[in-house]
Amino acid sequence: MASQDNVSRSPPANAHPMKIALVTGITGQDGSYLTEFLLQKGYQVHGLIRRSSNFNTQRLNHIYVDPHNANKARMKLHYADLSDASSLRRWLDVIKPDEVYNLAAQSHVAVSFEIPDYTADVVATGALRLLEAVRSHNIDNGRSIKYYQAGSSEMFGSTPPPQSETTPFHPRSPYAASKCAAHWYTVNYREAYGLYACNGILFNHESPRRGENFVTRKITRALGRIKVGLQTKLFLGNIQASRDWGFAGDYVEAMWLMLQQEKPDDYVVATEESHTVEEFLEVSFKYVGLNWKDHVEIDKRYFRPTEVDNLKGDASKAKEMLGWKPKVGFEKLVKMMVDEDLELAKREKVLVDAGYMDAKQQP
Ligand code: NDP
Ligand code: GDR
Repeated sequence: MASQDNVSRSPPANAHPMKIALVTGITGQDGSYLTEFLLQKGYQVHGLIRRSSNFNTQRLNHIYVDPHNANKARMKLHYADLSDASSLRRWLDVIKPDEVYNLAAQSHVAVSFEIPDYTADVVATGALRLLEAVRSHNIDNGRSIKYYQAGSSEMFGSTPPPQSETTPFHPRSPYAASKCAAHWYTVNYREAYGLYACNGILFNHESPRRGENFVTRKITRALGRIKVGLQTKLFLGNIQASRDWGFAGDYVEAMWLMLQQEKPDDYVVATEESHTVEEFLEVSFKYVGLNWKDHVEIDKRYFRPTEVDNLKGDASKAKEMLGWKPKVGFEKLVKMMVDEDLELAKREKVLVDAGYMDAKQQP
């Protein structure tokens, strides 16, 4: 699916020149929602994808248009990696984007304890490589690309809520410490070189496209399968942790808004409501008429060496300066995810019953 096409800025027949965005992490949850959002705004969207032994574009397949149909294809994919500085600079020179959204990351907190060195290389140094590529591209070409950095509420770590832009960081994982480094690299490139660079400090945001090993999706995926009889148990770690969970589709709009302001700045994006994992279990299981206590077992392997107990954002700056507010609340988010995963489980059940799939296997 990735191409090496040259890039044309020509608009369809009528309008002014199309804006061009470059998105790293386009195959992830946020990358897919941001791409839909930008296409709908009339952008041409270029995504950097990394080489994998399996195709990793499932979240984008519904938007993809064959590049041989070039007039219609406004999303294009190219191979690159945040660990390869040369690939980043090359694609900036070819694509000449107006806006760069750096969403790529080894984004799993627990996994970052297992692969800390790799996590730092991609999350921290990867952001630095991209900032440096943008800075040097701007100078060499007399351009002024705007840059968005995907920051995280994990940076606040053990600092108690409510957390805002002025709350001190106290990271509790290699992932969170790496995001802090990326945050400060971004601030430094803004101050040192006058780059239009923004940090979005986003609290947890979920959707039916959430990776299946993050706790919300792990719950709704298992719940769907329990409901249709494909499994009975769900193993979880610390269910007392509390998170400010929003809907990913709402949060990508805030990313875009940050790059449309007169001056670059940093913003917290959150719902300002916090719920424990246990509350997520309560609401989701009750919605399909089940009791979570009949199915959930606590497994020590899912506990982290250091935990982030309580996150709850104060998004008043984003509300006031960007005019942003979330549209989807906690209960609606839970139900949206359960509905989708119940449908997915029903389709799996058909395959299992027909002998095309093992119940233990997931598509
Ligand atoms: P995902 O894990 O769903 O997506 C991560 C993306 O990064 C994928 O496209 C992945 O590619 C890509 N990627 C991973 N490693 C590399 C690499 N070495 N080079 C290039 N690309 C790479 O994350 P989300 O969409 O949920 O999050 C987007 C960003 O926002 C991340 O930076 C995350 O840390 C941050 N964030 C997320 C929050 C959330 O609640 N979702 C909250 C706050 C911050 P592949 O598909 O091949 O794995
Ligand atoms: P988080 O999300 O660490 O907040 O990072 P995750 O869904 O992984 O964990 C949330 C909380 O649930 C607890 N938990 C479990 N978590 C997982 N994954 N699996 C379990 O079985 C389980 N049981 C309990 C965790 O301990 C934690 O307290 C997400 C990622 O998207 C980051 O990239 C992003 O920066 C932050 O959100 C904001």
